[in-house]
Amino acid sequence: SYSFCTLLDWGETEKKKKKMSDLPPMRTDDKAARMLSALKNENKHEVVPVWAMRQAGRYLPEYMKFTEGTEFFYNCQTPERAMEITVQPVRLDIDAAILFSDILIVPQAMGMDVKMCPGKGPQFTAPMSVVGDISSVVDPLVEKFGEAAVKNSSKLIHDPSSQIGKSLVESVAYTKTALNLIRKNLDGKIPLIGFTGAPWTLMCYMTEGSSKPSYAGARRWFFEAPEKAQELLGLITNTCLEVLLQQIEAGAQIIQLFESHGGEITPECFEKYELPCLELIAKTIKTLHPEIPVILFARNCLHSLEKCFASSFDAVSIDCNTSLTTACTFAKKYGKAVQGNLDPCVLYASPEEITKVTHAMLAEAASVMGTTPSGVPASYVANLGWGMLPSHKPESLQTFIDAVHSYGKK
Ligand code: 1CP
Repeated sequence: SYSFCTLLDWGETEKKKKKMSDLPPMRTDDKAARMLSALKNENKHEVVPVWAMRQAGRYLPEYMKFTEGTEFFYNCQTPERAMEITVQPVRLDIDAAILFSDILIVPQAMGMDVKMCPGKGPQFTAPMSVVGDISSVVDPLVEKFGEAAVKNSSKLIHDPSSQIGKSLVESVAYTKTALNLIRKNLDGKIPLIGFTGAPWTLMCYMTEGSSKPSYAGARRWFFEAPEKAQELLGLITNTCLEVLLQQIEAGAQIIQLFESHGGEITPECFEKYELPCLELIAKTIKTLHPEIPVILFARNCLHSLEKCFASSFDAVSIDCNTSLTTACTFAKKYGKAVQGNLDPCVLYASPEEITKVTHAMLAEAASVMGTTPSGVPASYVANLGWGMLPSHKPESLQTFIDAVHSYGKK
């Protein structure tokens, strides 16, 4: 009694499986396995996994050379170039690669025009600068997809057949090609991370139009136009979710959400407006792809840290103003993993000092999380508390990575 529809779905699933199996399988050595082992609480790894936020970027001379005279988004949108930049830091012995792209491709998929201006950062041509007015984004979408589909897409449900997210992300399908190429280049030696921004952090840029010191212009939406804020966050959530599912289908093996402006929202607003968005994203990914770990970079989210750990994410990545012991205590309580949180400025110290501070951080993690059978901190991934800075030296990142890898070895 198979319906035609079931057979069609089955055919689609088989096609997808076949496409995935064209990608090189993960190797089985400790280096290839340690990130997933730590994030999934398996803790079979012998060496602490480590990578660095913004590990591909301006501190690398080869990035400067390769991107000279080119536009930032041109590099994101050209799969061969995105691949090349993504794998540049592999020479530093990192344990995961992260797709070279940006959180701002989600507003672009929603129809907004964003440019990256050297020295200034992102600049939106037409941000939603009137509080509560989302018509500049919504009207063109209604025109194209109809009122009902757009309304459905702002609800915190996942129903691709009645929502527009799946159609919107076709405009950023270049990331699929990039992810495929990167997986082939990495050849199963280390896993590949896909990402988007978290909805609130994206709302900050979409309403303010550029980097701002406090995002008060975005925050006031919750008090002046709460329903419109919710509608906008819903639309962003739907788009992020489809971007992430598209990335997973194309070969991303770990997902990270960047809540970079988590410090600019009150705990009350975070719980009421943002947490349900984050939860829908994490829960849907965990339901459709239980094997894919999902990490939340909860920058300056000490105000809501326990709620982050209690949510459906597998791991929370913390910044350097958040106590590692506090984060590890919550991680233990909820059976989650922790990532972080070396101050990027430690990388300006001498190699001896970088090693000393790194080893102290790992010892602190181990003291709360306990250790794997080989004696390294359990369910823990070493990282910086925020991204690499253009004035960092690659050798300093190398020292940090080597210090993480040498921890616990006699
Ligand atoms: O000229 C250049 O090369 C631009 C610098 C740059 C780079 C290298 C930008 C501009 N984005 C990126 C790449 C990038 N961005 C990655 C690639 C992979 C890697 O980490 O190696 C990732 C994951 C991001 C994510 C991103 N973009 C975030 C979240 C992480 C974070 O740093 O908090 C944010 C907030 C952005 C927005 C953004 N992109 C770029 C700038 C200058 C900004 C604004 C930052 C701000 O408002 O403070």
